[in-house]
Amino acid sequence: MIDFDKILKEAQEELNNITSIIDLNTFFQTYLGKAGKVTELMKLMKEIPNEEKKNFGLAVNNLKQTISQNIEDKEKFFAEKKIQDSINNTKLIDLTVPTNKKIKGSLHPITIVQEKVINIFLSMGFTVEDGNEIETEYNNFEAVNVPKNHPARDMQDTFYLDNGQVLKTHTSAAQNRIMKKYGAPLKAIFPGRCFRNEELDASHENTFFQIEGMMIDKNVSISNLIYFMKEMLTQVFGKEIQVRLRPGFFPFVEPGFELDISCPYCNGKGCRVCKQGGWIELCPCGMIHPNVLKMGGINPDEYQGFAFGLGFSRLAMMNYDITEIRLLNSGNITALSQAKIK
Ligand code: FA5
Repeated sequence: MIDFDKILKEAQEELNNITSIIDLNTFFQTYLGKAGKVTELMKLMKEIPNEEKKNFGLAVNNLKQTISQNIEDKEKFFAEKKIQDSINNTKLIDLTVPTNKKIKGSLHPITIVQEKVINIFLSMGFTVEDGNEIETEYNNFEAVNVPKNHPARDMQDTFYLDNGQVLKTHTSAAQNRIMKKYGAPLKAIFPGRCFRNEELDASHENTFFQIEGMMIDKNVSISNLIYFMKEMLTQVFGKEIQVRLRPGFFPFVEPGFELDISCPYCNGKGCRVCKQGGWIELCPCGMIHPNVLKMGGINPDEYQGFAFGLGFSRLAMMNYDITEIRLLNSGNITALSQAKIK
């Protein structure tokens, strides 16, 4: 006598312990496959006496259908579990969380404007020279006609080092070395960082940039100075710039001037930047003093030259619409990258 209930109970217990789709396939083969337990029972049908055939048939069919249904349910369970697991394992993305974005660097406004000015002077036949940041007192002062105890030294409050050298207070400190290096004729610019023990405000830093320029040749005059400055500034600002000279005193030039430019923002009409005057003071300059030429090994009776010392930090500020000079040395990437190029 075959106990169908017992077979079903055992099958269902086995099924309950199944945790993978692979084991479920094995279970299917064990019961319903070609040589499965239920299939083998069905094969017995022909040996069953006729009067028992009906009951046997019903019981074995019932067993087959129940096990098939149970396998189908389990399959469905695995399929749903797979979906649920993948949902549970998916990390939720919060689009409002600030990202770990890398801040992209950019060239400093000083570097950009400096490259622009250098390229303009290169195209006009000037060479570009480097200057030291630590200089001898001789190069910084004596060689540009500012002897010891000269009152002009007070105009540049100087950082002295223990060894008697100085932090260069102006790019003019390289004039003597460059004259000795090249002799005359010569056309050179030398950009550089300068240091002064200054009271700080929106337009004064203790560390700032200048660009010095010198042209020495026979028959060089103030007209050459005006031409080169006008040409350079017109290219920097991308529009015609007017310049004017006012007398200014610097021991290393004679005559000396302050060069003003017509305000590039209001075209000379008067605005906040030029303090309504229409002109901006930009660049001290003049004809190189004969003493300075002599100390540089150049005969002043044969050669003349002009020199200028452009306040470069201020030019960069004008170009970028920066109203506070201290931002330039601040390392504040947000502020520096927001500087608007003109
Ligand atoms: C000089 O330094 C002269 N060597 C310039 C010169 C060269 C004159 C050749 C004649 C011939 P001055 O001290 O004025 O000059 O400085 C020149 C420019 O540097 C100023 O017009 C200004 O734009 C800039 N400058 C000076 N001090 C500071 C400072 N503390 N912060 C920012 N810019 C400054």
